[in-house]
Amino acid sequence: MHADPARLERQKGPAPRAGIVHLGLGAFFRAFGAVYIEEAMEKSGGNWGIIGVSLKSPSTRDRLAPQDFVYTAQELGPDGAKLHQVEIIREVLVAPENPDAVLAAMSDRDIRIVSLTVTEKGYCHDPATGRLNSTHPDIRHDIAASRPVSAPGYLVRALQQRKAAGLPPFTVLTCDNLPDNGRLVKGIVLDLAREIDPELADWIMAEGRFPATMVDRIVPATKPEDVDALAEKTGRFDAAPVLHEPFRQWVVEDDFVPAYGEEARPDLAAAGAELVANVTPYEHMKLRMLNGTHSSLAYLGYLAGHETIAETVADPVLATFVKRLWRDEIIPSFTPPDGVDIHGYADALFSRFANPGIRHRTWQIAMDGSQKLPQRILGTLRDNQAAGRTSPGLVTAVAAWMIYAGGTDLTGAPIDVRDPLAGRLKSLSDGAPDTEGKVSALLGVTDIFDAELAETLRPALTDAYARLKAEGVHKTLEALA
Ligand code: CS2
Repeated sequence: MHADPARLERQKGPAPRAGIVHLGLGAFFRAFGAVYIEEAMEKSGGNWGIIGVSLKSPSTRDRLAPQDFVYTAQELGPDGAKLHQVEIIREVLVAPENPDAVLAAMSDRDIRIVSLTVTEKGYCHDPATGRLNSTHPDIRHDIAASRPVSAPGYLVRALQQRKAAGLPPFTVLTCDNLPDNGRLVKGIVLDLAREIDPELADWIMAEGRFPATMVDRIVPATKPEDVDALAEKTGRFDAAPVLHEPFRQWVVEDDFVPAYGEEARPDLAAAGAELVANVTPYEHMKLRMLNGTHSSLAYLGYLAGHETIAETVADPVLATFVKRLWRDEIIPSFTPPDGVDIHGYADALFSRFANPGIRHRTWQIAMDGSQKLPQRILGTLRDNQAAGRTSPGLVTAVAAWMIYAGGTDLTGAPIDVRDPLAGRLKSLSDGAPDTEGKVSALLGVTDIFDAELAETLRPALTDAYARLKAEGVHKTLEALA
């Protein structure tokens, strides 16, 4: 345990005035967006303090409040660690404890941006179509009641209060790994607003802004032993540190609510973010190259008995596999942003995955596969199919996900599957008598697979599933090479 209970203290003076409410105050945002925004303010000024909102649990607030919302960001590079104290958070609200306080913060005239990292499933949409899932229990609740529970519900109800008060809307800045994330969240917000009040939807349509973003930094969950090790090292107890790799990249569509003039956003470029007119090429590159292989390595690595991504790519068979995946199946599927050397990008990604300082569990990345596969892997598969290219590696990754989602690993041990569809996926898999039946049953989940893709994938997927079961991960991947 920590020898000295001394707490962290603010060093940079009083907390800045708030300009942003952030929904979903997890480790990723605290190691990424918060750090950029703080640097932007240090370089160019402005009042962009952040009010964090936890939509579910009080644990982040409970850990941050006693230390005045100050925390340590620990950068873990191959050559050691660097510490940085982050002081941009003003307060943290816990939505279920006091939804009115969250709506009041979001409706304050000083708040010009509401940013979000609520994970894929937090948008309550149908991953295959990108539209609001209006049968989702939280969405049904939020249509009927004015105190919301979902992220889309908070956005719409707060915008409703701002419209009633004669204030301009806030810019909605989504920072989740979703395809065309700005347009997606706009569609979801408009779908929900239309159910509540069509005039509100018209106003949001005319006045609202939903810039797309590409966010990138590897931030594994902080474990209790990380907290202890940091206290040991610094002699100060920080209950809520975050750990991250050195790399970061934030590409933001420069389209913020114009009513705020020059004060519409922090000077993110001063902190190294790229403000561009079109995020799509960056998004394709990142979701397909990084997240697509992250998920592939998570399922195959887990089934091969590897605990972390670094361990997985230290396994020569999986290292060869991922390099082949980039070269033969992913890079040919999209046009990289102008000026990017995509093979160099792949090499850099390999080093990021191999970073021994980052213990990113395969089990953590494997979570919520039903929400991640479409934008990470299925789009690439579809584009390859349309161009007449085969994708044996990606098909094997999807087969590994199917085995994983079935809830039993290759040694017969149970898997703790975390996924909003976990129960349904397991019973579909359990209910089918053989490999063919299991693959067909899972391909029939239209929330994930569209019918046409399912049909064309079926034979190769059945084959890959059977091979993984019969021969294991190594032999299956070796046969691909
Ligand atoms: C990971 C991402 O957990 C996951 O699914 O693939 O969180 C990944 O680490 C980030 O997107 C990196 O920018």
